[in-house]
Amino acid sequence: MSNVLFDPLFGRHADSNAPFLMPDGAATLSYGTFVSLSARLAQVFAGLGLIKGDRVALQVAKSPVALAVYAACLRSGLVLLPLNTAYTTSELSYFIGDADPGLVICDERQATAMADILNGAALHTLNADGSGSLTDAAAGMQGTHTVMDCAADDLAAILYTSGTTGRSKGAMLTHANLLSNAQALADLWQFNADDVLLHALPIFHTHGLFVAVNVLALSGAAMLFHTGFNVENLLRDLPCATVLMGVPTFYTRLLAKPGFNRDATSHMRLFVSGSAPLLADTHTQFEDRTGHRILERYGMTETNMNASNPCDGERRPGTVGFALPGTELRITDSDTGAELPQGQTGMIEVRGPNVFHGYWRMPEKTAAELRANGFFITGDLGQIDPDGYLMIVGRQKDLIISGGYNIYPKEIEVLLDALPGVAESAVFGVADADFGEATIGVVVPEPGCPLDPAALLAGITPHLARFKHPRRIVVVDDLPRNAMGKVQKNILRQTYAAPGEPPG
Ligand code: MCA
Ligand code: AMP
Repeated sequence: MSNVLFDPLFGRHADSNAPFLMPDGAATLSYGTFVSLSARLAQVFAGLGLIKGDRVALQVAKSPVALAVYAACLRSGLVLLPLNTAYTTSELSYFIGDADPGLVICDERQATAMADILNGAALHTLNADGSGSLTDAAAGMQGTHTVMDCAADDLAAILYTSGTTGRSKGAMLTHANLLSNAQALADLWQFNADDVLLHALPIFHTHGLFVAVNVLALSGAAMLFHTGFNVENLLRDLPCATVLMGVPTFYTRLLAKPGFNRDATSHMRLFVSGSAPLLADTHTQFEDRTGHRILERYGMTETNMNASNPCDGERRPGTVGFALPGTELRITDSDTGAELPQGQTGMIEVRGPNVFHGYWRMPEKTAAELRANGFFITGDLGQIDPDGYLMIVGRQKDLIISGGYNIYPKEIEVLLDALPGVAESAVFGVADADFGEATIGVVVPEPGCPLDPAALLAGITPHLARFKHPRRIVVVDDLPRNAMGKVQKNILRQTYAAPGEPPG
């Protein structure tokens, strides 16, 4: 009788007074208080008739109660579906229709719009300040809830990742996927109960939810829990923290602050970066300024974390280090799938207990990306250097990563192409000092149809989360194509790379 993930993360701390969550400007929650809150929430879920395997969709601001919903799902055998707070109703409608949750939890300001797309699910509200119908219902519960037995292969969460073509895919993550990865990382990054993690990431992605929270809870450590990234608040709290996990934008924004120096970071033992490439230059500047070498790691929603630079050994800029213990990495020819000799560039494939169990209700997509021998085809291109460090040298998938958020050009191109007067479009990323990449769209009009970039932007924005909005739309006569007729995005990226006004 056990619950593979809940017991080691939270259950064993049920009677602990040790601090777990230290929210910005609010009272600290001990592990015991947090576990008891998860029990009350689990009672609310049971009262709604939710049973093991049912999905719970969560689109709310980051708060201690929102995190407790995650713990409540784990202890109940429910499957969490965390959703970016920036998603529009039209994006949400797809996720809810596809995942078919039994319960949707949203901010009360969204409740009316959400009611139209519930697809039969129950609805509860949870606001940024912790108020809402969910909290009210939990307050009336006893705090006693039997933890549901959950085996290694039981689902813990579904996280949607957009497809390069077609529909978004729900990556199914099991209890064992998440536990094995948390164990590997806690060990490798030498976490212990004295650590204090400065948590400023969103909790609807693998990075902020599983990497940060699972590793921390497994170690019995505490978290300074910021509702979002604010560089001033980060600087204020660094002297009380030992670890920061962030996307490269966190580090470039910290470096832009003159007060960010050795003194400000003297209490820290570890800075981790991931989700997007960390420029070697940022790594070097960071070391010059603080004396700390950022530890870069590599992961994906489908695989959790795959590779990491070492804690004790050399952290090599421009690389993501070695395969995690228990995880295998190989480089293959992306056309034939044959393994390539050491040193050659090819597709990065990953196998291990961290690799997901496939896409929700999409067996064909699963078969296309997850080989029968267990290797997952990442879509990232890499090379292993003579010392065994993995370098990510590019992406075969058509993907923009902006500030650590993934943006799939196809999703935007489909919307642009559907607008009146548009013959075709291409969306791509160009280098951006703050977000790493910024999104640009170029559009070709149908003959005799003058197009206004502002009107085009207005036509697509209601359907897209703000972070996906192109920063610029340019109307052009035609798109560059190769001999096969394929649009050459590399040429577009070069053409529009220069700062200032791009042509068109
Ligand atoms: C905010 N905006 C963005 C982004 N974030 N636009 C493009 N890309 C973004 N990432 C928009 C805002 O809506 C706003 O629009 C404008 O840009 C400026 O917002 P700003 O206040 O500067 O942004 P912020 O609130 O400070 O957010 C920037 C951020 C945030 C802190 C970098 O994007 C963030 O927390 N990123 C982390 C994402 C993450 O956790 N990724 C992990 C997923 P307006 O013009 O309306 O003002 S990947 C993962 O999990 C894998 C497994 C892995 O390996 O980790
Ligand atoms: P997601 O689909 O949100 O899980 O994003 C996963 C993708 O983020 C990977 O396939 C990589 O392209 C990218 N990524 C994650 N970590 C790194 C890193 N350290 N360096 C470069 N790219 C990364």
